[in-house]
Amino acid sequence: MVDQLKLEKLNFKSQKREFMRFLMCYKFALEEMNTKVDILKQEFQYIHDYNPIEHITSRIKSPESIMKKAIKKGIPLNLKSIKQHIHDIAGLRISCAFESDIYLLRQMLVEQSDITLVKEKDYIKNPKGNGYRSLHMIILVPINMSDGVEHVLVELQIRTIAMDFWASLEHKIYYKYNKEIPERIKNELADAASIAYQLDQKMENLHLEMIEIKESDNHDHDSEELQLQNMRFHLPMKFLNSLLND
Ligand code: 0O2
Repeated sequence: MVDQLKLEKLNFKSQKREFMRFLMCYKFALEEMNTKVDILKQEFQYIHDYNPIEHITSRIKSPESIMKKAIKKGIPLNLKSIKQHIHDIAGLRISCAFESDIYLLRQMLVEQSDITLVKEKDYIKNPKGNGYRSLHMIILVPINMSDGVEHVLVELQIRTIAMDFWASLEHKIYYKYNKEIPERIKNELADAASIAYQLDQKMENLHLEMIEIKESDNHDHDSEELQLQNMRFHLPMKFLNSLLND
């Protein structure tokens, strides 16, 4: 009896370690993605002089939610099948100011040689019936572990601030009413989604106008100065010319 208990304890310990390693791969994949997005953000800021990314959040699904989803999907409760069938264990959500930035960012990410786009749902071009808009992607990210490369799935949701504002509230209401939202509130949410859409359109137009103004301004004010974050360098024109005429 004592031996049996000891054995169970040992078993639990090794299964816990295995599950921990399983979750760690998703954590590393998120860290990898956060770094990639941060690099793009800094480069974009430098080249275009504005920041396309307003906000990034990431999360790992809790063991309880993984289990609930596995049961709901009717898949076997083992790591291999969970890895294969549950695609949102690691989730990254990015909010952009403008709709066009969503697609710019998408392009910059899927063009990276180590990212594989597995699945994509464009709820911006094809909004859901309730008004939900967002770009969803499932991507595969390689992670270098001590015993080889693990390919890990990450769910990426990219949307504007207005889309995100709407989705967060709708999500709260959905669970508050236990997934049965009253008709009146459904209609109010649909109205709010349409206002959020109009706001996105207006902001996009203003943004395009600003880009045009900035471009004509830049032609007038090209200086011999280089700024890299908070560092400023003098850039001799002669040196720059020789670099570019190489
Ligand atoms: P939660 O509670 O946010 O985790 P999947 O079930 O993930 O295998 P599915 O349902 O085809 O596949 O994925 P989809 O449509 O890409 O949706 C994935 C996630 O997008 C959802 O996760 C939500 O977070 C979000 N989402 C999708 N539709 C809506 C919506 O109508 N309103 C809001 N607020 N969010 C939405 P979960 O796991 O369904 O839910």
